Amino acid sequence: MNAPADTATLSSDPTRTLQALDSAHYLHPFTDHQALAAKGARVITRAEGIYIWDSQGHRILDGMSGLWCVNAGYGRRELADAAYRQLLTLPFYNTFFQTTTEPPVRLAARLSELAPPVDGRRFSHVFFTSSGSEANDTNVRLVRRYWDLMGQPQRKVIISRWNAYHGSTVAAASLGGMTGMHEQGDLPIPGIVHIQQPYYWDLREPGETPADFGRRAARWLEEKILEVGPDKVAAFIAEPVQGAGGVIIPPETYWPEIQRIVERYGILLISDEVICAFGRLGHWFAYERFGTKPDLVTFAKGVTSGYIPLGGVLVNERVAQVLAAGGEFTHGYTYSGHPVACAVGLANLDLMQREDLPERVRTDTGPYLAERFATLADHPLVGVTETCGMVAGLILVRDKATLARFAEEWAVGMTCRGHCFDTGVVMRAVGDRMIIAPPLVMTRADIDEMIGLIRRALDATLADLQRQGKIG
Ligand code: PXG
Repeated sequence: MNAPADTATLSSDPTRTLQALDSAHYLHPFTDHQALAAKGARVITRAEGIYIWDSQGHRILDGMSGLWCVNAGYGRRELADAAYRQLLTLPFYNTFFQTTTEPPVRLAARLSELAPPVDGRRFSHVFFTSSGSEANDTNVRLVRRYWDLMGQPQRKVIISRWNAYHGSTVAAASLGGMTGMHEQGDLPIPGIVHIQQPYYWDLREPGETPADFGRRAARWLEEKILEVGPDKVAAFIAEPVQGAGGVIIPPETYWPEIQRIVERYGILLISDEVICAFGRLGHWFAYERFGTKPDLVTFAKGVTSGYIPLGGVLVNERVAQVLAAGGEFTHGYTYSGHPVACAVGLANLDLMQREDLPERVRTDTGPYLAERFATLADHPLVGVTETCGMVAGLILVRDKATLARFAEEWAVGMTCRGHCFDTGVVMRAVGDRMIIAPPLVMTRADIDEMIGLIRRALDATLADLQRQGKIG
């Protein structure tokens, strides 16, 4: 980090002023501050529809919906109005100590109605938080409480997957499988273990089909349960499609086999749908897409289209009844059920229902994105393209025929990401995977524009790599 900015020497250029203050005072999430200070942060100043603008006036198509969250697109007046009205009526009151307020109650009822029952059992209850991380922390406590109340307090172990992202608090980062995060915090905490992710392109055996790989990858869960001891395992947590890990879409055989295994050993299934819910995969909830029967569903991001922080856990009645009968569950946050956040959540669900966004993704824009994204596969740098609803990923390769990958230290993904910004489209780089999760309000014409921009960015990346002699 730089020394504190001396206001007397700050430039008259507002961008430079903000960059100087930023580097002097602002600790960014997941950022190498020295590298950032050397070039200065890009300042984003406004947004409308599917575009963001920076302080230099560049318009950039936001292929990442902010951070996987602005499902309804930017500039939706009704969400701002809902917040404003609630701020004037009741900006805050807590739901501790036998009180309640209207927005969280209505939102809980609404979510309970939206979430399809599993085996005839509803997601009868909702616990609200302000983020996905807090929601997954809640899951750790909730699962342990559940098994205590069930008279099986020895069931403490939660199984997760490498490369999963479940948040950044101590418990959520432990649930996650990001080794870089574990290294910096003596994580995971005890009681959390990991299995491999279902990433076909990295973990397949020679000649193995995706279907066979999917079943084999699911059985890693069974092997881990047997290793830990079936009576000690409390739950399995997973993202239906791994998001931050690089849009890892499992083969269709994976989830049915996982479901069979969690049922066989009677362990709870936590579906972390912070990214995948609210239309992202063409359904209100992603467990509908994969036919799993979770006991707990983590949500955040898309519930308010990211306009205001809100997260939570949908609790199936099987678990909710046990908790309710068990007396006080000593857990909660000041902002659990924040009335303004929940009012925005309600307005966002109204909007998404009115525009039928999940259905549109399922039947129209999702299949169209799949078709158009797949056309990128003819690019010399692109080895594989994959899509699911409104998420997609491609692998940058050195050799298309053999799918030979680039050396990790070349960070080709980051190079490509830079060219995307310069071309006018936001993509996220995860190693050599370039991924998108665009706003669900995109039209077919928007998708065409986005694919055109991505192709231009790939061309610029190729030219760059050729110049550097990294590719023939
Ligand atoms: N679960 C999942 C599946 C997530 O994707 C969280 C939990 C945590 O949510 P909060 O609201 O506490 O951030 C997430 C968040 C990235 C990136 O770089 C992804 C997330 C957050 C920040 C960066 O792709 N996902």
